Amino acid sequence: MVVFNAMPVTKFPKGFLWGGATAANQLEGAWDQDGKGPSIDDALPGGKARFAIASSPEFAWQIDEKKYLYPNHQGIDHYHYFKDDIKLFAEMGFKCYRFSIAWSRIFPQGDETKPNEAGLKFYDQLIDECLKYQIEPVITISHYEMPLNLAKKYGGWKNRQLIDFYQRFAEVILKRYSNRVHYWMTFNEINSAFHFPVMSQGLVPKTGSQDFTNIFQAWHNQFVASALAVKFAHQLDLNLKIGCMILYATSYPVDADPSNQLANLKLNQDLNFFCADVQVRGKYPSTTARLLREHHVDPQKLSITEQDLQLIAAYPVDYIGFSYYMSMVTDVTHRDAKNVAGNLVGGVKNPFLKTSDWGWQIDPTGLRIALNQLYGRYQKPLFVVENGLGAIDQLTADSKIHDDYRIDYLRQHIKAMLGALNDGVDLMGYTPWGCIDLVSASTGQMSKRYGFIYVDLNDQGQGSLKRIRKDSFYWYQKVIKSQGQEI
Ligand code: BGP
Repeated sequence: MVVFNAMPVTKFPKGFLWGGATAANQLEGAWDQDGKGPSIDDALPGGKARFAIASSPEFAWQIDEKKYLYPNHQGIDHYHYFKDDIKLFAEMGFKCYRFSIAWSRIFPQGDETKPNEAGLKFYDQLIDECLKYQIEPVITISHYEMPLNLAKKYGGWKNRQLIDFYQRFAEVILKRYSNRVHYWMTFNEINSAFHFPVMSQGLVPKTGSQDFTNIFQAWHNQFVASALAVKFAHQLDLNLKIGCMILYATSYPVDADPSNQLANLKLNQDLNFFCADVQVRGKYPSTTARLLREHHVDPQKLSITEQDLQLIAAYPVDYIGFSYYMSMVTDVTHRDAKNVAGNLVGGVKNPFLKTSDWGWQIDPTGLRIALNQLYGRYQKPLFVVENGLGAIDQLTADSKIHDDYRIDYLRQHIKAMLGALNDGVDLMGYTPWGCIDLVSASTGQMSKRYGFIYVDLNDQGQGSLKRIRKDSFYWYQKVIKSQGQEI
């Protein structure tokens, strides 16, 4: 009996979910239309002040959400342009489209019991428009957005009441759309609270030693909420696939010094694997006690019940969605401490890698390593639901964008995924981030662009909003058509 296939894999499998990804708060606009309430993001400005405000204790949600007309109030006005945008996705040959549902469109304050029908109708239309072109919708239930009221009044995810509010929200949308939507994710980049607890968990930021206790409690509440959503989805329809979504950044020790090796091992356990361990394996990993100790958390102060643990154990996720943009380097011995300015999650420069204009270290091989690490650990299907290059695009006089740098980045990463398929990894799909230009999460600006489609809008929110196909648009169209062979 021949059990193993000796032939190399040269193209992506039939049914592979090629597509693109976005998030409601970064492209929809229409921030107060048809009954939508203000979200956290609607209260954050664009530009340099964004992270400064989001991480200052004074912020404390006293901020006036009516103050910032741009960026999130307007986005790229996808709320009104969604038909044009999906038509362009279809032209590229998308098999799926990952987007999120704005919680504040469905439950404007977050704590009411009756959903906003106008908000639900918007997503009915969006989903139907995808299906018109046989594009499979992939929905992120919560993506860096929650009703501002839940942050202000309840303190965000650290409050257990959020479990009920999320459960209500998740059940309403699952019930409404599950006959048309088969792929779901419970929380975007759930582990990102290590870096930005404001966007990720709606927490009042940095308040000293209590910080990590709050972050951990918030995670626990999110794990329970995620399990409840999985439970409900499977009760509705066993064919629904509901996944987690983590921010993954492959990490290397700076050298063979065992201290750096150990530090890197721990960093992987904490940053990359901790949340996925809970959501995929259904239990807290054995490293949790160390994690708490190192962050000075008194376990007595956490509220975790036996029933919570049973829920988490009974309803693990079906697949692992993750974002991958860059790799990082662990250097606790600081012999070679050259920092990379602006790097999101790791400060030390890797001399073998180039960086993006924002200092993110570009590392396609790191994606192949990530896929192997995750599959080896969990043996569940993987889905690369974000990847891409944030860059400043130049519009030529004849209205073209020659973004060969973006094509090159994506080409290398697709080749790395093919490599991982040859390594035996089970990969469901690929949805590059910001398939149409949208507002950047970290800068709150338009000038950091990821799209195959250019949107005429500047950092002040001025422009015609015209959509223009970039060179990468035509390139990705060929990639999809040839199942990754013409690359
Ligand atoms: C991820 C988020 C996205 C997105 C992306 C790119 O962390 O899930 O929302 O924006 O990063 O980041 P940025 O927009 O900051 O370049």
